[in-house]
Amino acid sequence: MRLSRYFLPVLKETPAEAQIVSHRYMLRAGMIKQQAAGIYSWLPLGFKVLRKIENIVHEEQQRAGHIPLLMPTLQPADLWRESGRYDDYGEEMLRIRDRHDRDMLYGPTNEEMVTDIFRSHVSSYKDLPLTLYHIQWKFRDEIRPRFGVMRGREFYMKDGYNFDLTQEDALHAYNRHLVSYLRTYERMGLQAIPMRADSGPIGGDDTHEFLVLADTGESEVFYDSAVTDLTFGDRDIDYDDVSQCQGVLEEFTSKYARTDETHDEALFNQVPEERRRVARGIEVGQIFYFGTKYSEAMGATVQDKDGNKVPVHMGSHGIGVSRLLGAIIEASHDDKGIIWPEGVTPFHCGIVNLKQGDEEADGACEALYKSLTALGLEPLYDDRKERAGAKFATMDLIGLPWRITVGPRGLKNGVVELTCRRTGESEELPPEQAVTKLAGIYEGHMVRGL
Ligand code: 5CA
Repeated sequence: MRLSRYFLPVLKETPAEAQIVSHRYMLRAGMIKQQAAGIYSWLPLGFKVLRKIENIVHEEQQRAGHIPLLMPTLQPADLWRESGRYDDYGEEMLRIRDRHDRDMLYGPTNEEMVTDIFRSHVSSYKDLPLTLYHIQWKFRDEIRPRFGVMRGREFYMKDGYNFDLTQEDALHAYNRHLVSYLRTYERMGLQAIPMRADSGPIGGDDTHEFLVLADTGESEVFYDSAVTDLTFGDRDIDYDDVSQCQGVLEEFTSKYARTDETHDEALFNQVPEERRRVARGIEVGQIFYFGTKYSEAMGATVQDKDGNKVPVHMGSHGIGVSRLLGAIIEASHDDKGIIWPEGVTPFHCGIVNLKQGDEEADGACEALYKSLTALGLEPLYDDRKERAGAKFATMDLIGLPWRITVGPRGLKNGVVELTCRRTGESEELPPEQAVTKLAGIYEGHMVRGL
């Protein structure tokens, strides 16, 4: 993309309403625009990152064997009357009436609808196990929408639902989700710690939240610092292998890590004092096992081997896709702007032409642009007639992990400069070598964007 033709409405001033750094940078970098409290337009740069995050979630869900579908944002109230949640959900639910006076709602989650799909089409244990998921806009009329996309009213969420014959099978689905989430967040450059949590309006006994540590997080968390040494890495997991998934769950959840809702001071005090941490975290996902709560209320049954009709065991599993943009920025920025991890960056590198209009500099930039694009990389070429300082400031703000700087002086010696946004380190090298180096860095991080 050439910056002169892109739509990147960068703001010079820091918007007064933004209280936390991710919100400030998303507004300043022209990623989002607020349209109403907690409701945003996703401008091209923000939309690009949203799609990359979404695609990582899709890839990891499908690697775990989960099946994508798409349910609508608007739902009939009658489904929620069946489960009893129409009244329970309270003011957070946005209720709408259509022209025929039918009660509708903008879905805050989809347990009822997916259960309805299941009961309409599945009747035998032979069709189990089954996990269906979608990534769709949700609406929760939050009393205090704030911090930009972090706590929106309209937000983008991945929600998945498992249907299993037995509790044991459903617990495997729970473990499988936990494992796939660990991999998902790591691919986004995040450490998200599974913490024992409270189930709230979803219901159920078993639930873990995934938290990214950040001072600006809304949840207070208590943990054994040993949990932060754990990394999932590039493990080759067989998601059908019950004991393997169970093993990963135990490894990642056996140390003390809880949100304030489930915090137990006496248990926490058993952690060696030097490892006890009290901090804040951003909740980027949650998994639930709730057994037959919805299947019994809504008649989602299957015939078992003996021909008996039994309600299926279910769980639901969410990832805050739009919130993740905020969480990633909170975890990865400096005073100049965002620092995108390679896995989610909107463009793979910036090309800064120090002397736009200089025949040699323009030619070298065009050649770099072509070779990077030919390798499947997406460069953002700043081809504007601007001062070098302004070009650098824009690149730093929007946070591309790598920048190639091209100027007549370097070109005389046959080199360009490759700079790492995170460390600030630069090296001079011939243009072809800069391209090869970037191709190597992004191998394994190629996520489709837009
Ligand atoms: N049905 C279950 C699992 S699919 C569910 O709704 N879980 S949830 O309530 O925990 O939401 C899943 C994730 O969505 C949360 O972990 C959080 O990351 C994100 N989320 C929830 N509310 C908001 C909000 N108001 N703004 C942005 N993200 C949110």
